[in-house]
Amino acid sequence: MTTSPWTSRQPLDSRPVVPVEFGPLVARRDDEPMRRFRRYGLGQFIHFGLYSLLGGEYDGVRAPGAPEWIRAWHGPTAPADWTTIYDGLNESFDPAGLDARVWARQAKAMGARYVIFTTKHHDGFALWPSAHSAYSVANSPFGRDLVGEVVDAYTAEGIDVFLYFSVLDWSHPGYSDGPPETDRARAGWQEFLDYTRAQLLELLDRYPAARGFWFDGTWGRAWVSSYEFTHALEQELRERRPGLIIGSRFRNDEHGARHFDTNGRLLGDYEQGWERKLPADRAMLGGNDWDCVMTIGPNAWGWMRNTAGEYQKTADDLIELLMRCRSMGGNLVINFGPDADGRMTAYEDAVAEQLGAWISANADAVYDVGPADLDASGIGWLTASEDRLFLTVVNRPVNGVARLRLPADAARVPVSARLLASGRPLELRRTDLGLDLDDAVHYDTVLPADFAADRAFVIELTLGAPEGETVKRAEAWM
Ligand code: JFZ
Repeated sequence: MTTSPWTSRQPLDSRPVVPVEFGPLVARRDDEPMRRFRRYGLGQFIHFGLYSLLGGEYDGVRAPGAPEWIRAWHGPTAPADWTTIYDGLNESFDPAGLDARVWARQAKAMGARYVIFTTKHHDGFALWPSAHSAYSVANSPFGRDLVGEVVDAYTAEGIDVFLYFSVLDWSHPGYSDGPPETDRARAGWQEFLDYTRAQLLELLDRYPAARGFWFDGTWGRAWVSSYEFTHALEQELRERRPGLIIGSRFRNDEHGARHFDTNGRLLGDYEQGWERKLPADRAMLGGNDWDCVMTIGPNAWGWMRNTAGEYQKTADDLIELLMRCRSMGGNLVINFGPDADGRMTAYEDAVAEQLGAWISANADAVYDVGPADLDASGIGWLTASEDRLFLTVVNRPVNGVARLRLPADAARVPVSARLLASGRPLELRRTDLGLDLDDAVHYDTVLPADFAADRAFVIELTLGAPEGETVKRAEAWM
């Protein structure tokens, strides 16, 4: 089924190059939409759909697995005629408290610069009135175009919209996991492909403000074997909407290689495999753009009614994850699962507020920055702009000295330090430890004992030319 995103990628020179016809359509884009993507910093994911009415349980019985997968419930605890019950949920879909403008205002205050919204999850229920399916909001008491409301509300707040779309679709009779083997199944699969293409073009036409697609459910063997179709479709989507951003989870090459083609080249504009996981270091990314999508709970994307016993990431956890991603050039996308009424949970509200407060005080360290290529020695995470370094301190050194190690011949070095949030100046010292053969120099920022912090904080270091010459000491003879 799914492979982890990096297993298929080995150093390019470690094996012979294999002919690949259905590989990349684009490579290393550096146009304005992708530059914008790199500056996003923080994103919001929203999982909302029929599964949100249930919150992971039915009649007081909790389903195993992720709540947005509840339709796949089977085994002894599953209610009788379960899929029939689930598939009829459109008839009661009417989230009374849903106001996309409230979501968008909250996302804005949290500091999100893009949102990924589930237009259609695996159950196939379209949150827009699709002309190509009867299974949509149009056939629910809600009746409204939710995708349109989200696109409009977020766009009005200046937040870019990406459309999550699951290829895997349990509502379509022609969908199958395995490749079709009979004429009938082949005809059904072709209908499914036509339907998928029609829905995607429909989304592009209906929502011109959308910046990209976030594809999911593309691991089925029939989809994997449809590489000619998916290659042509990706090309068509890109032509239809110049600048459209598509991640690496849409398609595979003719050898079945997903995310990266058989020769290790990225399939899409950015690495889309960092789902609830992070790269260990920047080298692992090979220079690719990426983001990390993350749940607040352990592995629930849709709303969960009962989260007892499930660790919920705190604002501190998420701040650290955000800055870790930023230190490696990626964005962090935090998932929200509105409840059956269409409202964010109280926990999500609290986290959004705390994150917003931290990010607005430390925005310079978060948004228009890149990696610093320096080691923060476990103190925290480094980001860099043109003329500044930002050290987000998560582990405050016991001696009150935040030490950065730079190459001794660095052309630009820290020349002043201050706390980013308050502007309070900090003492900065250049420390030569005098270690023989050590071609490093240390810059020490002194953290005043009277400075109390109950969250991560950012030290801003302004860069400039090194002052004066290092004293050349007499060589010792051994
Ligand atoms: C998928 C969905 O099945 C899930 O419900 C949710 O929408 C999530 C964002 O995406 O789950 C996946 C898909 C791919 C991987 C892991 C979970 N993967 O490649 O590791």
